[in-house]
Amino acid sequence: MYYDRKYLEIALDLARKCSGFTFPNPPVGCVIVEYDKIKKDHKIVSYGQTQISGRPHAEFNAIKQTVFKAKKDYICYSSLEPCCHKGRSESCVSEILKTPIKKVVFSVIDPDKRVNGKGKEILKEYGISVSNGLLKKSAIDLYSGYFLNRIFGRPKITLKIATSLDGKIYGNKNKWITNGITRSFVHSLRFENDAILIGGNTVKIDNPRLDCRLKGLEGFSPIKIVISKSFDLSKNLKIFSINPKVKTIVFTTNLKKKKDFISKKNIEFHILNEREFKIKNIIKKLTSYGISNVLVEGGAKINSFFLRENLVDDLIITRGNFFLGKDALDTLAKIGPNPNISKNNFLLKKVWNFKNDVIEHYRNVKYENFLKKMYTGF
Ligand code: AOF
Ligand code: ZN
Repeated sequence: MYYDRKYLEIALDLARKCSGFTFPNPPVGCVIVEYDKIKKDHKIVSYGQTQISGRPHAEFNAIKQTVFKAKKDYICYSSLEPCCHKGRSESCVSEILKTPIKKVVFSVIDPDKRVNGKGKEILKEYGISVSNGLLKKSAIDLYSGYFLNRIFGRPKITLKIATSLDGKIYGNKNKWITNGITRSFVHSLRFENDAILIGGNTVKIDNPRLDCRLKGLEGFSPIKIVISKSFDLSKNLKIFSINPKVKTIVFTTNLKKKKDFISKKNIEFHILNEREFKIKNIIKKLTSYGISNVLVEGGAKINSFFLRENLVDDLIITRGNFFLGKDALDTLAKIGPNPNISKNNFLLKKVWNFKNDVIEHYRNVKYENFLKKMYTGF
């Protein structure tokens, strides 16, 4: 049992290390341990991680690198239940069954409909000893967005707001409020998240790139999501022209505008009618792209829409060390007659600083309770 914990912890560490690289698949880590029954000796003989873009899977990679010896036993440790569906290649369960592995230890059941306990059952049917549930809390923290996507059909939402000391944002110019280190931290958030969401107004005023500019990780920039009813935006704005390999998804009611962007192959339009144009509908749609983690860097209006619907799971405030004064904007905007954001109830999880900037991480009580429920399931 002690060794199970130790090896599974290593599998989870491997999974955390490939987080951000594996979209649309969850990051999984796997360790193969060789066991000598007579000497009661065991050691790691190989390991694997989910690869870029999600395939090959972690177990496949670990198995491929293992030289299985007669007279030895083998145990497979995986952060997530091994899959049993034939996807872009064989399932991990069938790969395991081709080897002399006798025992499989994984942390949590994979809630994907194609797996969801079936991987475990098949392994058991073939006489493999299987156990799960160890280090569940760490695994659920790692896979929370993925679980929300697969179980509730919505991604995990992180709202990031950069404010001045007096809690204000710039209204009409794209100037830095926070320092370079804080901005690098925000770029690491962009890397970790599958998608980044912004409102049309902010696209127009700030003309942001919205990509990840940590050196070497530019290719892992998040999918860009633009929400704009009127969508009176030029196709020459940076968000539509820089880094064309990264997909941009537009939600709008403006059907006519779509044809201006016909040459832009990386931009997908969702034309909604007035009734459909609701934040809740929009984020539900994102799950069909496999998006599990969304970073909202939205502007005052978008911030207000998300908070009005109580949709923010994690809130990150990055606060610079100067005042913007009365000419600056509030972090929230007026968005109709009933902007009831009082139902949002946040817990302060962590506060830290980068030089003179202060970073605050809050968590929605609703989301905290969801995690607690998860810790007792799976
Ligand atoms: C594993 N090991 O490393 C990962 C798994 O699109 P496919 O065919 O690659 O399948 C994606 C699904 O595979 C994903 O939704 C999840 O159920 C599982 N992810 N499973 O055994 C891995 N990344
Ligand atoms: Zn697999």
